[in-house]
Amino acid sequence: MDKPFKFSLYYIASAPKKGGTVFIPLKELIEALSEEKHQRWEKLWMVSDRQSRIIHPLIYPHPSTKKPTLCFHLGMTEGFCWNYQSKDERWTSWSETEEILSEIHAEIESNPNLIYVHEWQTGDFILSDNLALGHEATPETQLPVSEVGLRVLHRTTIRGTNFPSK
Ligand SMILES: O=C(O)CCC(=O)C(=O)O
Ligand SMILES: [Fe+2]
Repeated sequence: MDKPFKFSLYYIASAPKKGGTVFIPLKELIEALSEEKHQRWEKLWMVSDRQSRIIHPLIYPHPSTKKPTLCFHLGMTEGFCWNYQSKDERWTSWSETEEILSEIHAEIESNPNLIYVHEWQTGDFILSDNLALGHEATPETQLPVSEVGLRVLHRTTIRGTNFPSK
């Protein structure tokens, strides 16, 4: 996606007994990185579509706050590029791509103090700044209806206007 969604709106029409959604603030996640990891992540670009050359820096300024934020998608990333458009440019193999995605996920998991898990009640509505907050469904969202009841979550997104760049 060339311009990531600005906002996400969630409305749960039917909440299951368990099956929350995780939210994590990305500026704070960057601030929690070790100096070494921060420097490495600054050199990474994420490739969401190689053919249409949609490539964004992993770390870039949030268009409204200008504070550093992250552009990543744990499920839909074709690859990464180190030092994009410099003489040291290098594209990752699939195994290296998987390693980097795991590293990002591990970084999230190692900051439980930053994580907010929303446990839904029917009728809840959330409006989130999608560029400032990462989100992920918890594994419990995959439990069968027979065990936890029906889960119907409506999500609407507000089109982004910013092409992330350094
Ligand atoms: O099902 C959830 O809790 C999260 C859904 C989600 O990731 C999305 O709508 O983008
Ligand atoms: Fe999502």
